[in-house]
Amino acid sequence: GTLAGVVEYRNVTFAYPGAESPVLSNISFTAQPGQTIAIIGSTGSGKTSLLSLLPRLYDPAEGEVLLDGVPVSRMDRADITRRVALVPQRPYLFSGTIEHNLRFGKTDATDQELWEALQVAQGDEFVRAKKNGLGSRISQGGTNVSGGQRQRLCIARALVSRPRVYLFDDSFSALDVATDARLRAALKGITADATVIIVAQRISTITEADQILVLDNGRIVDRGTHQELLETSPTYQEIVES
Ligand code: DGT
Ligand code: MG
Repeated sequence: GTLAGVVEYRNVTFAYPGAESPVLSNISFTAQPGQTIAIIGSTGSGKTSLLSLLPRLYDPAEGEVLLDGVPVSRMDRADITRRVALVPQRPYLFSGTIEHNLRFGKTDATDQELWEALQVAQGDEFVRAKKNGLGSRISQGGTNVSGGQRQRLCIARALVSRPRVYLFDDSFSALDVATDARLRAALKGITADATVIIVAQRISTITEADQILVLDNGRIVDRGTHQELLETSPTYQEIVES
C-alpha cells in the first residue's frame, strides 16, 4: 500500500553487549502511519535504547522489531535507512556546508526542498541570516552552531530524506516552548501520513500524541492518551508534576 511505515515491536528484550541485565524488557507496541507515538520516562529508563533497535544500531536479544511486517533483522541497513530517519539525542553535523549536511539522506534534493525543510524545522531564519546561506560551513561536530540550531538542522535533514518513519529522540528539548510548538505544528503537515515516534522530556510536546508509552526501568508500565494517563498512571502523574 501507499501508507507503508508500520512499526511493530513484539516482546522485545535487549541488553547491551557485555552487560548483565537487560535495559529493555518485553517491549510491545505498534505505530501506524499517520500516528504519533510518544515515549516518556525518567533518565536511563531506556528511551534511546528503544529507538536504536529500529535502525538496527543494535539487535534485540529476544523478540522482534518489524517494519511493514518484515523483521528488520532480515532487512539490510540501507533499506531501513531509506525508510526510517532517526534524529539522535545528540544531533551530529559533519564538517562541510549546511547544504551538504541537509542533503545527507537525499543527495538529489532541490534547494527548494532544503528551504522547505528548514522552514518546518524553524531553521530557515538563522541560515538565511548567514552570509553564505546554505553554503555556510559547519565545523566538525557542528561546534560553530548552537545546540538549538544543531537540532533544527538535524530535524531538517530528516525531513529532506522524506522517510516513512521519523524517530525524534528528545529533538525539541533545546527549543523554547514557543518554537517547539511552532515546529510541531509545521511538522504535522509534512509528516501527516508518516509514522512518528517522539521521545520527549516536556509534557507539552506530547499531549496530542495518539498514544504515549510510559517507560520505567526498561518496561512499558502504562500506555494511553495524555488524558487517560492523567487519570490512570501514577508514574505519568509524577512526570507531569516534576
Ligand atoms: P535519557 O536520554 O537520559 O533520558 O535516558 P534514556 O531513557 O534514553 O536511557 P538510555 O536508553 O540511554 O539508557 C538506558 C540504560 O542503558 C541506562 O542504564 C544506560 C544504559 N546504556 C545506554 N547506552 C549504553 C551503551 O552504549 N552501552 C551500555 N553498556 N549501556 C548503555
Ligand atoms: Mg536518551
